Amino acid sequence: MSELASASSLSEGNDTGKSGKPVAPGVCQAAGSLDGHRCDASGRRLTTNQGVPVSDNQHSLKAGLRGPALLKDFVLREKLTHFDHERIPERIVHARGSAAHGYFESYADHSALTAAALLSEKGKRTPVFVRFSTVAGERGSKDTARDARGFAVKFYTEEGNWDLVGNNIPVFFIQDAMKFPDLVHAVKAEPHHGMPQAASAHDTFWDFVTLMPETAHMLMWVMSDHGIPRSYRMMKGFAVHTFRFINREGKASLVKFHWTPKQGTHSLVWDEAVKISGADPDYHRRDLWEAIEAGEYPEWELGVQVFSEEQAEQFSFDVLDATKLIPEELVPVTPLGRMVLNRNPDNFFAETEQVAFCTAHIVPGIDFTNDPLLAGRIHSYVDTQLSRLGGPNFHEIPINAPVAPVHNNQRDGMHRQAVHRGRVAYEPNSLAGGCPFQAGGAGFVSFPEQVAADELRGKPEKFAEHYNQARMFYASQAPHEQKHIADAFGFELSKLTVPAIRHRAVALLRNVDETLAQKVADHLGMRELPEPLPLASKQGYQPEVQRSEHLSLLAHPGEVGIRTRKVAIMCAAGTDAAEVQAIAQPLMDKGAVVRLVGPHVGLIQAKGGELDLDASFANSPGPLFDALVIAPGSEAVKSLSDDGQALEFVKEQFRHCKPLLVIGEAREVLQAAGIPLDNPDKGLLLVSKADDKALRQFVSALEAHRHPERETDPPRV
Ligand code: HDD
Repeated sequence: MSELASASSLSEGNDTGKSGKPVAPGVCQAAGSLDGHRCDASGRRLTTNQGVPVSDNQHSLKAGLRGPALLKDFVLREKLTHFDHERIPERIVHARGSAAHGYFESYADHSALTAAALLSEKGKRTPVFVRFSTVAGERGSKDTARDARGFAVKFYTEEGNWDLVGNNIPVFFIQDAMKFPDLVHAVKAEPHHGMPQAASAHDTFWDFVTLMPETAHMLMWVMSDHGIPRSYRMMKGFAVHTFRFINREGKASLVKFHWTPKQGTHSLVWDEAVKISGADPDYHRRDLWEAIEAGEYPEWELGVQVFSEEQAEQFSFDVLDATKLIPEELVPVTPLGRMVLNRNPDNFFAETEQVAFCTAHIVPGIDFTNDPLLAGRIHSYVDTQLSRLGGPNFHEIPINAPVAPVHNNQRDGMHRQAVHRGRVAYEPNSLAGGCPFQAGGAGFVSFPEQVAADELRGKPEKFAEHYNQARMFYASQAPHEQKHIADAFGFELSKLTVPAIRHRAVALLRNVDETLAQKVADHLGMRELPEPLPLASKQGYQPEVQRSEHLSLLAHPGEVGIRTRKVAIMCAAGTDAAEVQAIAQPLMDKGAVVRLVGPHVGLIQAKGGELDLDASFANSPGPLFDALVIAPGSEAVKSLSDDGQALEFVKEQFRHCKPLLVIGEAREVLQAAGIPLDNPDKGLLLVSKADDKALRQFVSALEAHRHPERETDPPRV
């Protein structure tokens, strides 16, 4: 019988060796695994969680081969029980995210500004773990939703962990944490039917925000191209709130934190974002992972706007109001250091999922201000980890553990890992020599702000002005960015089922910009504009800055040229292999990621040899690439011109304003796709050969990322 059982096990499941021949149970496969690499578990036996060796991992224990399974099968039961409990609650917001390890390096000794240890020396490096995220969608939702993006950084400093939990947008929807649960309930999928997923284009979101006009400024950002970044690597980060820096002498300054990407700030276009969400829902996760695997380590500069209480009092807005930014024209950004992400996580769950960012985690030299949104956050993050990570000991999970030693008298609780010795778990004590003792002035000391006021609910008058900065943001955008904003409002509001909410949205926009309101009304087929929403503040605060140079994505083209940009070279049987080589190699030399794309993957017979295609039109459609090259070769050009998927690829590259390099007779493919060739823009290059000049032009078109001058309304293609 036992022989019978093991014989059948050998013919099933994955019990075959490299040769495909059955392998006897107990024989380690590590030395010659199927793909030829050695696994690091070499020689290890499969065990239960109690370390008991498992003889058979394929069959449950039964009374007879066809008999009932037995309750005493602890191996099966442990395996299933653990599996049944594999999931933890996802984050209530920012459930979908991707992360990486890296370091922060201080440019200088900034101790005149702050006592924070990580900024105390030129060249000092502090390890970091960074998680980027969308806000509204669930853990398995698409990456390219229109949404704010989380930008959370955990600094493992020698004086404890500092979590800078920000977004890619410098302002927030609401001013007071009291409103946060309502905002989140409104934006998430509607509770009766659980739709839509990862989208704000539905009634409850717009119902809430149009009844809450303090959302006007952030609405402008989310509806702009900032709401659909090209990559996590290509977006800015902001801590949003005003914080304090305090130096060793106790001198305090107010600060706003900014992360600026070396990769530049770039976005998708909406039609592209929608299509990517189908073609590759993991688009941003993959992008970050692949860049780091390829050694293209993304980098950001950390800077601060530093200002005094006296300066702040003069501003036309309140620096404790999270719906307001400080224009850089008023307070420029001082660079502090750089952050490099150079290592992917080893395990998604252990690190990316279990990392617990908390705004309460700050270190000596940094302190909060009285921003009423921040106050609620100081509570909420620690609180949410208790249910998400199962108790008060989440700081012991390796990704959350500080590098600084932890000594205190907190004890026990669910999932406690530390084994405390001795009988003293209180302070003061004499039995343990008074240890651990208080650090006094060397420890974290809160800024000694004087507070003498009545307890009340309400807000300062400046908080009631909601539109000046929304207007400034709109005025600061390039014409094509302004068009995208109008289109985005038009799209989102078109999805509403309650016309009154659409009207209220346009009424809100009339307080931001009349032409924008009119364009959105046109999108919605509204004959008459509604009255503008009543203003909450009659004070008429005069904004210092009407238009800021820093708010358009175009302000930061980046310093990395075409590195990591994805270029498709379209091929088919008969493509001129020499021309493909002539263009591919120099692009790769400049750091671009080049993929040969055609009707199928694998080998094709090209002119002058075989080409091995990386991708097919079906598995990697146009929106996944930043640019397209169509190689010449008359037979290939003919077949591509008859191939609907190839033509769709070309059309989308054109419609999304991406660079196209079209060599020789390949222009016939453009003609077949109906691309207008009469007045080519700088991104549409029709050349006879892939020579140096063509390459230079293409590289510069690719550096520009997109060619919005091509946009027409409606799109021609
Ligand atoms: Fe929050 C997560 C950013 C306001 C309550 N938030 C979370 C994350 C980011 C932000 C990036 C994900 C962190 C991660 O990757 O694990 N949140 C912000 C910003 C805000 C903000 C920039 C405004 C300036 N948040 C905010 C308020 C509250 C919360 C006002 C509640 C009072 N946020 C949470 C939370 C989350 C969270 C419910 C969910 C998961 C988590 O904390 O760890 O506690």
